[in-house]
Amino acid sequence: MNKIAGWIFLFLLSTTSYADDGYRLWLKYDLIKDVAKRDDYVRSAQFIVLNGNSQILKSAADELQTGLQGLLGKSVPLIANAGNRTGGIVLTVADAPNADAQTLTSEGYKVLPKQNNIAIVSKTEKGVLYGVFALLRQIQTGQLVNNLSLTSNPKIQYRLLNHWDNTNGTIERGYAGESLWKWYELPATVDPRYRDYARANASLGINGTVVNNVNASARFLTDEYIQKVAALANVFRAYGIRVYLSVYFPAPKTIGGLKTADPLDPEVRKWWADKTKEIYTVIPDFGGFLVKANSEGEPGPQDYGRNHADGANMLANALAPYDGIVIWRAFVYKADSKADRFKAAYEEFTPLDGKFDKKVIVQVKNGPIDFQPREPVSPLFGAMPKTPLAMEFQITQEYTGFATHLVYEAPLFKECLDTDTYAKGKGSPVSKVIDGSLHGYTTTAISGVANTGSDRNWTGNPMAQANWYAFGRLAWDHTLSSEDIAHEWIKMTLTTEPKAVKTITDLMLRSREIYVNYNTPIGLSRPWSGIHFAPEPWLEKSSRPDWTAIYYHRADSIGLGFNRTATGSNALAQYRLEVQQMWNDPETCPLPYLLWYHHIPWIKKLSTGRTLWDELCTRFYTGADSVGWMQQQWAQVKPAVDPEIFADVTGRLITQHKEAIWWRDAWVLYLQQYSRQPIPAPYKKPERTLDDVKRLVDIYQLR
Ligand code: BDP
Repeated sequence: MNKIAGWIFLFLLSTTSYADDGYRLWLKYDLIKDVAKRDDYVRSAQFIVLNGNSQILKSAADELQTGLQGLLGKSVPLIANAGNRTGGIVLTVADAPNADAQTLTSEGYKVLPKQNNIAIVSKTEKGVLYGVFALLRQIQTGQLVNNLSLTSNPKIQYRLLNHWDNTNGTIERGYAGESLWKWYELPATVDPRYRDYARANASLGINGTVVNNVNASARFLTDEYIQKVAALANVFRAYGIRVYLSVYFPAPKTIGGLKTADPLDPEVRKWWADKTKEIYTVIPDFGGFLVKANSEGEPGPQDYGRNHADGANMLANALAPYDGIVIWRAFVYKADSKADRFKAAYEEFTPLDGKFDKKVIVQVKNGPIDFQPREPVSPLFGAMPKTPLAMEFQITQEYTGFATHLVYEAPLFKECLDTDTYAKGKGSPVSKVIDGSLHGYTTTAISGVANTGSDRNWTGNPMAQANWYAFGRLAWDHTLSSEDIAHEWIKMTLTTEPKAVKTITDLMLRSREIYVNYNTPIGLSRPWSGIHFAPEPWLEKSSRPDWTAIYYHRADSIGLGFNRTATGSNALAQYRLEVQQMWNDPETCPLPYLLWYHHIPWIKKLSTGRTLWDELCTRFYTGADSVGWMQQQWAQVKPAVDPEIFADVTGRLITQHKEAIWWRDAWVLYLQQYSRQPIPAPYKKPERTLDDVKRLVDIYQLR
């Protein structure tokens, strides 16, 4: 009997079609249902010729075969030479004199028709790999490939993910499970998932990964961990991805046995040089070091009376014999209750402009404070003409609702990249600072703090995959629009049904503004305690004044907002004059930034015709209500989306709606104590009291 039941079970297992668990990300390669279109693609994909034999080229051919097999339901053979045959795909690494390669930079590619074949050409193997992914993307998104002619060069050289992962498997600000890296098993056991991680990144053109937390453990520099990291590097190399390490600045003391970590001390310098050599011996294509120093209690060169340039240049010196870089973070601020934390990075770094070694890039967070749902751009982007600056975006949703809130981040990234710094007059957007074109930097970089984890679908919320995708696409080409990126991602990941694509695109494009509205509208910022989840505007005690909420919003009986004009902290003076002029006057300062720079009376009429208080309430209420709209939109796409993913997102939106109302209530009930104004019609007074909301937060924090 048991045996029969077993057979029946096995039979059922073999006939059941499984729902999509999100593991395949945007590389699903499901069979194209439209037969006419499929036939068309099949005609162009009769065979693949691989002109070359390297590891990366093999990955490219392998991906092409896997992709075409899935999309066309046809196995496409690899052949040695096209001869007179036509209708195939020819992958070629072309040297410089080759006419096809002429307009390409080293990792760029062309996909073009050639002798009735599709040629994928690049000066490097990596470029060929990126070209393959571009061709597959073209097919996945339903575009024609006959006569296709694509030329694409990455605008930024180092396109990196930063993982904030620890040796014990936890992830700082991670919301999708544990670390992907199984440190305890490495280097002997190499999880096949590492390869899929590399494929996903390569499909976007991401070419480097910092595998550990910026709050770094010195353990990563021990022989034990270097071997583990090398095992990861061995997998990633075949996909053109180099590994980098975050380093603990005092490591020469903690693991090296030295008495100091002073960057000018000869023994310390030698220690780093030896350590770097040791790393390159096992990881010959090691990318370099990422450093958080003298920041949030992390030690650094200032502990020895030195400055950031001394520290960074010492590491650059250790890397001198190799093709590696130092990425030195500018996320610094001191615990000084009188200072405005907004100003700290500018004050510490601008005096060092031009003093960094050519191997050093200074990595700046998009905003001056810390990855808020909306920040103005960091003034540093307009103030370091002699130092290559890297952008640091946060993909993981530390301040944007963890894994329950659907927030599509491309509009946030674009808003920053498109902001004009006026560093060289009008037309000096942040994008041109970081891509090197404005100041002629030869080394350029962009980093995204990863949102990946061990969850089967990688990002917890399936919709958060779009943020990883959007970061990668913008790192390659910051001129792409948020909308185009959303279209691509949806078609590759969720559905190609046109109406559903449109509905999901609308939902995604509006999601960030909706979040800002119920979380930090009109330029409010940082209302959280340690876990950075639910707003706690009442928060007035912390180990540092600038970790409280009241420090930022400055609510009082007169009004709300942080005065950063000349009558306040004068942080605005850190921007170019033209930028100051845009934001200096509360009458003309755009509403999204108003409370970042001005303390505005509750009863002041804004450009919308409403008073500050009424405008705030309008934003909080419409923000929370709009999550209801998001739910309705999502409900409409049910027939077009995989049931498992549909149900998952539906559930998260229910939670998001509940939390949005809670967060709205937290803010309006708290602020009402100061504004002493009623909630304007047609909005209804919250059903709970401020104490109820505070209790809710307290309980949440207990988790
Ligand atoms: C903050 C995070 C903290 C990070 C820090 C950083 O809350 O966990 O260590 O940034 O970027 O946003 O160094």
